[in-house]
Amino acid sequence: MFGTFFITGDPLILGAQVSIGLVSLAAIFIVTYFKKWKWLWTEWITTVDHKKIGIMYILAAILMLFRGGVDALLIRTQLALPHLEFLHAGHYNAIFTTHGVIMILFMAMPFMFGLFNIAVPLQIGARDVAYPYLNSLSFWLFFIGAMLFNISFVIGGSPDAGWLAYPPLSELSGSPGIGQNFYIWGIQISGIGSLASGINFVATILKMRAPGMKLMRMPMFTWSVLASSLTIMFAFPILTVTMAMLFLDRFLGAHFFTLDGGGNPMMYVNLIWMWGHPEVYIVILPAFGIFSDIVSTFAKKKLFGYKSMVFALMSISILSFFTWLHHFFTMGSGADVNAFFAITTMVIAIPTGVKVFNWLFTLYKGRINFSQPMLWTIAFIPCFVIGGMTGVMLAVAPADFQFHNSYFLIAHFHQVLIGGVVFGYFAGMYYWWPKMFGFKLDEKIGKWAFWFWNIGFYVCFMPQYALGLMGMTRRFNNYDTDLGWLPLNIVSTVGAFIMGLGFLFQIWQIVYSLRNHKKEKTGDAWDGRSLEWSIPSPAPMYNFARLPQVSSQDEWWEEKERRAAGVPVEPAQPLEPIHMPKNSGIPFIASIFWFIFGFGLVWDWLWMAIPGFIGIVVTLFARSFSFDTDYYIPVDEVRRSEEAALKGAK
Ligand code: HEM
Ligand SMILES: [Cu+2]
Repeated sequence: MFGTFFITGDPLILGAQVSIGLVSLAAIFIVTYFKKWKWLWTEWITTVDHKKIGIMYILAAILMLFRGGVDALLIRTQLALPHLEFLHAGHYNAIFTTHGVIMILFMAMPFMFGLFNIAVPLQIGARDVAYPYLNSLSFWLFFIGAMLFNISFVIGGSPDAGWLAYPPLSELSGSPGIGQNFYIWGIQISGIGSLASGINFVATILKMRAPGMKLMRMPMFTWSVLASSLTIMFAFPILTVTMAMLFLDRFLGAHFFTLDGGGNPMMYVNLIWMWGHPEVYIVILPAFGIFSDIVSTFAKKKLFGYKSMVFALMSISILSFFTWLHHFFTMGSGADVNAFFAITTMVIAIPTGVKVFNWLFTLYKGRINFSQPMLWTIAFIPCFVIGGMTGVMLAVAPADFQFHNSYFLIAHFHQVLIGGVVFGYFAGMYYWWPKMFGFKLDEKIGKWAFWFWNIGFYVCFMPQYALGLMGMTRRFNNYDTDLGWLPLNIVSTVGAFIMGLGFLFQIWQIVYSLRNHKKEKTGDAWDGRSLEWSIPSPAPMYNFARLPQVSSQDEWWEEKERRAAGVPVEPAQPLEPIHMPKNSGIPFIASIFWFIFGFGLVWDWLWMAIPGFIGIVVTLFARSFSFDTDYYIPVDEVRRSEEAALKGAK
């Protein structure tokens, strides 16, 4: 039973095993030495505070960006030269699979939820999300799912059937090892967390807005979160069902997706992309929201075309459900079907174009301040436009027969994912960092990181468009010298390492800024426009001592204008005790049981899965029957903390 448990014999993996062991020991030692266990438990693990949950999400995302990035560099190293003996074929398959899954599901998704958590309640003038307990459960399910997926590297073996695990390759016949089981359960568990987060943010935005904040007064980021969360609500159940069906195929010998017994692998491909295409919009829509908020803040102008922006966000979210087949035009479903999906895909370019023009018009004649959030936004616009245009090229169904599964596609989707999603989330991180921690990240080191990422990006991915047209296909670890692909591949690999430098500079920037920074005392680091900038940084745990009264778009900006014009301010309402949710250890404990359950099923160990399942049910009951879940912060305490913040601001 334990014969295949630990992966042995590969120096790369042995190194990983040793370093994971050492890092874990070091972490335990440090926490024990500084007596931080209690702090870790009460302040972080059991927290239901959206601001802390947001920080934990972003920390996890940066960790996963590192893992996914190392995978990317390994891939690019193997491809630098023809016939390199660095990663043999099986290992290469595993690495591009884990790279894709980790980047999308365990890097982009948590980064996104982190920013949702940090900004949305503050932007709408709320004290927390609608369901703080569920929010904590979502985080821990994501985290445990990600860890279950990640340990496959050192225990049992990594999945290697591509990031979307098409059958028959992902069936028991194609992948008899257990890597595919890790894939199913890692995604399944974290996916339940994501679905719950989507529901949570829809409820939060619809029900928790401060008095007077009508829908059409919401900041654009909040709108984009609503669009993205609604998309999650309708898309993630498809993923859950698809993974469950694949599991039944592998575990019970069902044959949903096997040709023998009347199943059909193409059904899987359709289902997974019915989730997969909306998924790419789930991660890009919030980036659009971030750029909108940043553009208006840093140009010191009202966002151009607010209504058209809302319309564009919402229509993209709906259209995203009707384009999935463009991922397999080559399936052979015929000209009519292909034409339908080609047109729906191209139609998405229209609202997207609307947005780009809105950003440009907002910037036009603005007094632009080129701090870090704005820099990343400026870099995003041309990058995303080119990436979008190559996307329209791919949408031309007959032409896609040439582009399909070539490096042209790889270049296209990295251009929108890195230039759009990653740059967008970086912009958001730099923008809200002062709100999270009370100081800005160092500008100078940040500029180095910015230029390395940007130059590296073009050096890495532009050659790949050409390589794709020259016939280089994806998911190959080897090519012949006489194909003429050598020079461009070397260039591309150099570019990847330049981006790696960018990442290192960001880590240095964070470490440096933690030690050397000026406290940002006003709470309004960028002369902002929305409500999160009206309260101290970092926000007090109850966010708003008094719930704000909203009377316009850009409420905080308008209020500053009113103050400057000497409009008399209304006398403040008296403080009232603030109703808050209590911390809970149950989400963390429940997630541990999910891990036991998932790990048991991965190995076909029912003796482990069944107790895990019982544990999950018991924690559900434990929560249902715990009634001591909230408390009030007394007025005195609120007053003291407000006065301290005011003193800090002077
Ligand atoms: C940081 C720089 C990055 C580099 C250098 C890089 C490089 C690569 C390469 C060379 C491949 C193709 C492997 C092959 O087909 O043989 C690949 C695949 C992929 N990448 Fe990246 N990547 C990067 C970042 C990202 C990011 C940020 C995302 C998503 C947010 C992402 C998502 C994917 C996906 C989904 C695949 C497809 C995997 C598959 O074929 O199953 N990558 N990457
Ligand atoms: Cu798509």
